[in-house]
Amino acid sequence: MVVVENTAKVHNLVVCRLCSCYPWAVLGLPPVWYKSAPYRSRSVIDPRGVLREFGLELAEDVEVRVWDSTAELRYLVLPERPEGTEWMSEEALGALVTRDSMVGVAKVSASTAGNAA
Ligand SMILES: [Co+2]
Repeated sequence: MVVVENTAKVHNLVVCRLCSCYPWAVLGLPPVWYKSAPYRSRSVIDPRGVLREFGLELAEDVEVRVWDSTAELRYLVLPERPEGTEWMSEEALGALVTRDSMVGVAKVSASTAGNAA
């Protein structure tokens, strides 16, 4: 398992083009869209377009890296720490992390902090 880190300048997206390899040991069963043919093919060709459909618009200067999983090698995204969370404990930060953010189709938002507390 390889963990790839999102930063202010790099956004990572995980896909399995061939089938639907997924870090299920960590994330459980994959969502239906992850296994869908459009996600698997378009993530590689047009990652920004796919992310836009998930409601994630990335700035032009952000580099998008797409990681193609295989049976031997699975990827997991370490989401970028949201602004305004400097005061939060590791446990509280962990509660913000969603499945989608670890596949790379979403960012972690501090706005859910109230729910997590
Ligand atoms: Co696969």
